[in-house]
Amino acid sequence: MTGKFEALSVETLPTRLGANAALTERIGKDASQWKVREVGDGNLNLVFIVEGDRGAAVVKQALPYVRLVGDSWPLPLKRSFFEYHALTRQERRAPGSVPAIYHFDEDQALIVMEYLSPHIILRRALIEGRELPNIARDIGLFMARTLFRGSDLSMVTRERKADLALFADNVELCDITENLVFSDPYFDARMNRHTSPQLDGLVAELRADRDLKVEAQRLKHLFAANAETLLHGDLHSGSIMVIDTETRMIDPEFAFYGPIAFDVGMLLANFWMAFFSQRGHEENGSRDSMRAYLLKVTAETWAIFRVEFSHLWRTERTGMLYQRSLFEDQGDVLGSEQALDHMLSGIWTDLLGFAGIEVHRRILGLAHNADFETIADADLRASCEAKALKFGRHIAVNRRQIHSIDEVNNLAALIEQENRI
Ligand code: SR1
Ligand code: MG
Repeated sequence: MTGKFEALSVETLPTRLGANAALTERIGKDASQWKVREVGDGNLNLVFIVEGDRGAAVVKQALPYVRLVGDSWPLPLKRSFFEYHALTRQERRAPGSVPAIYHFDEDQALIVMEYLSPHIILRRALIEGRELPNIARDIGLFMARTLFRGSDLSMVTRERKADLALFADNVELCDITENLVFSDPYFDARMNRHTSPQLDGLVAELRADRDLKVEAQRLKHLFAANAETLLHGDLHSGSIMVIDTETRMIDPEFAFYGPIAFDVGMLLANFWMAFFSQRGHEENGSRDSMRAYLLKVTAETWAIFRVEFSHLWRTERTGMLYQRSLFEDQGDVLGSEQALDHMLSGIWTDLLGFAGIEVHRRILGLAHNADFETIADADLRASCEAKALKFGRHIAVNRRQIHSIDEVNNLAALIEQENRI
């Protein structure tokens, strides 16, 4: 199926893709028997599950506009190209961590991929109070492997520069992040919304906070100017699918070259938001255990990331940065360890900043998350959100003075306890 782009529908998909070998092999040859459902609940794309007598597959198609807003906000189809290329790199660098890709059609901006079942979106699992045993390990490894192996610590620099040029064209999706994450939350941008009137006072206070605004812009500068590695670019709990025994990362359409700390910070922010939202989901019983679990997951994710990143540093540092010829080959292992320490502590400081502003944008900006949005009682929702906002501000503004994840988690626990009866 090539030619001019045309959005698929449940009705047209079997006819239009009925001859596609990637689908017929997996689903069955008789397309008239396929069952098609559209299940996309993200902000941007169409997602179809196609089932037949032989099996199932997912067909994801980009739309020429932002689905959340409508055709008044055009968005190029080429994001599908970046998603496809990011997925192939992630599979190479962290095998088994993303869905298998069966087919890519650039003209139709569609990717045919593995149907993950019975996986569910991690965010939904955390809202339901499910304590998944392996997510810290799986996500920590994914981040360390993709972020290390996509950088000049590992890649042949000519190849990395070519890749950097390829992904540099993902301008419009970067633009979304640059505005929606780093700027819009800090002034009364047109598409912003928040729980009102409950949060009005706090929102005004945050927008008048000069230190916070300056910090957000320093982080934006880092995001835009530090092309360190190929990022997933939108690594939140809605971009991860889980069952107890498996974790897969999906949706890297925001992929581009940026700072290592961005993916890690976004991800941890989503665990901290899940933590602050739990009080809004206690209708069927206390979530004390879930809160403790979520803080443990943040600590373990960061620990696994550090251990794996350090392991790769010691065993796979083949790129042009911190060459072995300057360190190990001179008998200077300590020098290499000192450089590693320096790098990890820089990632730590920056990830706290990215985490803090990710929390803010999900409460003050356009794209909210279901952790808070599904709390029907507006007063209760606002009280959870207010705590998260306060936490986000603290870690973003004071990130250079915070030295351990325990310190951050103690702060989260302390803020969570405030004004509780
Ligand atoms: C207009 S897109 C809003 C958000 O949805 C995506 O998942 C990204 O997080 C983006 O910032
Ligand atoms: Mg997405």
